[in-house]
Amino acid sequence: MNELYLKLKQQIEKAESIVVFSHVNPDGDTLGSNLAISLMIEKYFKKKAESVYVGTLPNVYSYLPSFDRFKNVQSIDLSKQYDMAIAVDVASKDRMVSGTGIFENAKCSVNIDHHKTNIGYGDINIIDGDAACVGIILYKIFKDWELEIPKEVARCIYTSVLTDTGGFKYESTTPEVFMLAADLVRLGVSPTYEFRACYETKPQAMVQFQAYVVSNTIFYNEGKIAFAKITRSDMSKFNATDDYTEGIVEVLRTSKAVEIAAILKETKEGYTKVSIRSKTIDVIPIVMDFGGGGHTFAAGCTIKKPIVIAFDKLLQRVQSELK
Ligand SMILES: [Mn+2]
Repeated sequence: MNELYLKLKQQIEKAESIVVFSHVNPDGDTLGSNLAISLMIEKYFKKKAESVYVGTLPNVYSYLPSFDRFKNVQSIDLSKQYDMAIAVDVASKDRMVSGTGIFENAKCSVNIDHHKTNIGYGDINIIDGDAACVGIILYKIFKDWELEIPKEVARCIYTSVLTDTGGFKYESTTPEVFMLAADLVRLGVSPTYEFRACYETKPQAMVQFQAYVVSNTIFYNEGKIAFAKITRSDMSKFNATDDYTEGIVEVLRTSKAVEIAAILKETKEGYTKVSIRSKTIDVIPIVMDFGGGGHTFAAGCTIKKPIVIAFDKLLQRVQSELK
């Protein structure tokens, strides 16, 4: 048995109160992983695990089994000391926002992640920068513990893989990913059902909002750079919720000439959230300059500047990378 996995198992056995955190603006990996480990803890260790999210819970993932377990961080007692706090897919502690204190306070803090920029902020750190998603790390842990994975958990892990590999197409899609997917299908997961539930249930307004943002994209450097801006007034015009912006940056990257694509979103006055994607260029150094992190071809940051200024600063930085 893997030593770290064993240590985690022993700590779970000892713990009476357990909380599992997803990162702010949760995606399919952090939510699928959260449910997967929470459900496994309840099934095999016979103890309660609280599944907690921070920010807004995207409705698109409501097809996930036991999705209604998710509690907003604001509904839990922030002064409580948990025996164990587990962060899944949380690149840095501050991505738990108001949950960070609970995480730090827990008797045992566990950090399970696949972001290369993760510094190992937990008492137990299970980090694999080469893993396609956290779901695949959890799968390995459960296998190592020799636990049978029930269909509900297999479905959660499948969503982790599906979303973090962009539907089995990013660089991270290794033979191991397909082996995992094959096993999950064997456990009862329907790829057709999960794909439709995940990608083909957008509200009409979302489709129109995304088309609007894409059509207003500005291209630079012979089309190698694509930058799209989303202001708060754009959001309110379409009654858009946060999840409406998901996937747009990947659409920009579909342009043949594009090397680097970015979406800049005005979150609140003076704050601009950036999602950046590239085909061959490592974008981590770019977002690191703005205090962000992520993966080689998919990263993000928040620039504490009004969107117009953030746009120019980021554009300059991206252009310098192309030279
Ligand atoms: Mn992830």
